[in-house]
Amino acid sequence: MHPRLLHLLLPLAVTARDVVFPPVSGVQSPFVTSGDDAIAEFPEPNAYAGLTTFANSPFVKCLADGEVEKFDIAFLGAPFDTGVTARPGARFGPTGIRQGSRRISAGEAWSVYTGKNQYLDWAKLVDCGDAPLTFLDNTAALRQLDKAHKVISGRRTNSSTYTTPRIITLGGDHTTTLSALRSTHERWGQVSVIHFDSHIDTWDPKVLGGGISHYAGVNHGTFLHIAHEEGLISNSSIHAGIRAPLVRPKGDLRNDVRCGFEIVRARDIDRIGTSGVIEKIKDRVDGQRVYISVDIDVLDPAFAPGTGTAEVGGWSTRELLTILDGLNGLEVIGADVVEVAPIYDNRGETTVLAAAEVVNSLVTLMVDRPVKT
Ligand SMILES: *[C@@H]1O[C@H](CO)[C@@H](O)[C@H](O)[C@H]1NC(C)=O
Ligand SMILES: *[C@@H]1O[C@H](CO)[C@@H](O)[C@H](O)[C@H]1NC(C)=O
Ligand SMILES: [Mn+2]
Repeated sequence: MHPRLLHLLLPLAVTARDVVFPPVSGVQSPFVTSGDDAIAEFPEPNAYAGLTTFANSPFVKCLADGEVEKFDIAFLGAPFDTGVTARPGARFGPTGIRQGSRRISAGEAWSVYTGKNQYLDWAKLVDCGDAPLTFLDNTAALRQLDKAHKVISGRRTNSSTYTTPRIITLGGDHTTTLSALRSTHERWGQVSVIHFDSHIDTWDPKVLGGGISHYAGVNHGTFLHIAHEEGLISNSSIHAGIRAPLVRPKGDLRNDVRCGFEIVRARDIDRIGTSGVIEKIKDRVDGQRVYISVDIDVLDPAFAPGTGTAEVGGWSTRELLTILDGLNGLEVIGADVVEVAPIYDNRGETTVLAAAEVVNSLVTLMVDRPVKT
């Protein structure tokens, strides 16, 4: 810049300009107090301050050596998206979901539907940040994620009654659910999976990925097949929201049953409504502990464009939230929201807001029904 121009601008830059509101009709606004210090006090809580964690929960370095702060439910990011068969980008999902949750904070989270506040209940909720995963080797990354789950689920809880911390994973592509299920199996034994998705994800690795290599067979469309083969899930699991086409006319569905699943298709909701869907799910998993996995592509792309393998004709955000809240009472021992790829989201942040609200519902289910180890 020309030195003379700089000289002209300087006085503007150094003059602090306080905005002073004059009294209106003789009424002094209660927000404008006489001392400057009062105006400058930090409001508590503040949803937009500090670094971004899920729902402004405290950040705990859950993977550090030695003892860490105790917690009952942990949010864990899994920035992994090299197991996808369509558009990548879900490695930024954890960041996106946290961004979508900025306006959620403990002091202002009273539900108009239940009158309860899951953030000010018995459970201590913390955000563990993201698991450090290599982005160059899927096998190694999944091993790292297995370990992160193992360490975090082995931490001490704040509650003395419910002694195994539960984890809500922020994905990441759907392959990441495999690590979570390995961990829940170790802590809780076999569980029923309630799988919200437009895709069945039980594809035989020989079918999806073409059987090129063992490495290629472990991906976001085969992880439930692998979870079944590893004996992690029970034969009373269920998909909800399915609508994506199959690779084989009959074989995929036969294999799906073999893997332990029943199917609620997306359009079934037109006939049986949200309460019908809730009933089907509850009947299926009756008496079992459950893991809830939500692929955000269960929603119609109108409600969740920010995802890798979008399928039209899906559920609305309200329908999904009603169904999730309707699962109240089930023993949820782990959960995730996956396939959130913020780069395809819109400027209204439709997808990440929906994903954050889904996590919010999962938190409610977990807090409402504590589970003994
Ligand atoms: C942690 O446990 C203590 C002692 O039982 C309890 O007073 C406190 O409310 C718990 N903290 C949270 C955040 O729940
Ligand atoms: C699971 O149950 C279905 C029927 O619901 C049955 O066809 C299938 O063989 C069972 N699988 C296993 C592994 O028991
Ligand atoms: Mn999917």
